[in-house]
Amino acid sequence: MEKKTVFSAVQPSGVPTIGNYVGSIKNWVAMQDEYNCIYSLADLHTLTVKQVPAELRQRSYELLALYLACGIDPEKSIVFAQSHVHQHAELTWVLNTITYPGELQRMTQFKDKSRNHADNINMGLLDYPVLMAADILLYGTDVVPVGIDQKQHLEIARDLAVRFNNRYSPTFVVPEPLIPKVGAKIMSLQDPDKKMSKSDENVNAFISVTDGTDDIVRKFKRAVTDSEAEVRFDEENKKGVSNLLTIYSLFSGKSIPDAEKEFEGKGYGDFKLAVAESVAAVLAPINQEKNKMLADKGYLQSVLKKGMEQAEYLANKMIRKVYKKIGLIEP
Ligand code: ATP
Ligand code: LTN
Repeated sequence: MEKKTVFSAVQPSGVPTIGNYVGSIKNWVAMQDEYNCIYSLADLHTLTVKQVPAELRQRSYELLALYLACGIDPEKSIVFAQSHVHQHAELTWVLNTITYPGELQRMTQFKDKSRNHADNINMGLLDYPVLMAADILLYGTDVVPVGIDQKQHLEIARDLAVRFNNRYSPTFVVPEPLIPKVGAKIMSLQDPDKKMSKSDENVNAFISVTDGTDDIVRKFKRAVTDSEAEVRFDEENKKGVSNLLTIYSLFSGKSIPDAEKEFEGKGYGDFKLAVAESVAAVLAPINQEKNKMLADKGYLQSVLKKGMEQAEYLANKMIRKVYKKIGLIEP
């Protein structure tokens, strides 16, 4: 049987958090043998909020180095920068002509980001899900591994695929989201009602994948819990502790019930330290590898070049097909 296609991306909009890692990148690694995987740096998406050009460039290399350090293998998967394959912008234009402003205006992320960037509510911010749909549909993607916050955007991608297929003829595969059972939404360490986000103003709210052991320990020590002293998973009444248990389970490989037993009769201090140590133990070697990769820009550029050529070949076939179906004359 032919392998199914996987597509996913992260924006180089800041230093990824452990939420980005367990919600997406970590799961991409595991899919590389079973699927045809295509992983992108969503650099065009970052332009929807203000960026400092030199920082964007540096963060793009950092994110690529992180992908590779986490185990994304460019011999197995296509790894490329979205802006290097112009068909993403072209398909966005076509999809825009079958998208209604109303369906974009009701997106939770658009509403949140409009609130947080009230001085820069631009067309790109509104159109963000259409560019994401173009990313996915260009490659005949079957499966899209993402965290739960992207589910709404995946629904738009599915709707647009179906709409185009009905208006013209079957062209796009209707993609399925793949959302992890544990870790789809790691919460802020300072406010367990909010998603952990790399752009949070409070640096104690998130753990960046580049944080050193001292920072990791300090941030977990300060994590908001509750006034009990019982390490028990209860997402209704003990959100902070449940979030820490989820993180501990994902980083130590122990199940949540086993973790509860391990800390029976112990206080939050011991528990928080163990969570911090489990996270630091996973992140330290990844960072070491990432820094090694970053020192070799030539290698990183060669990975992007190869990825661009591979992605462009596929994207070009699809955009030709789309242009033909909608009645544009062939060059
Ligand atoms: P920002 O904070 O800048 O809006 P972000 O942290 O949400 O960004 P993205 O680049 O938008 O990061 O997301 C990359 C991937 O990480 C997506 O698949 C998203 O679903 C996932 N993700 C983001 N935050 C979390 C989280 N807290 N828990 C689990 N997965 C997450
Ligand atoms: N919007 C996504 C990043 C992204 C993406 C994609 C994810 C851009 N294009 C295509 C999956 C498929 C985010 O995680 N914020």
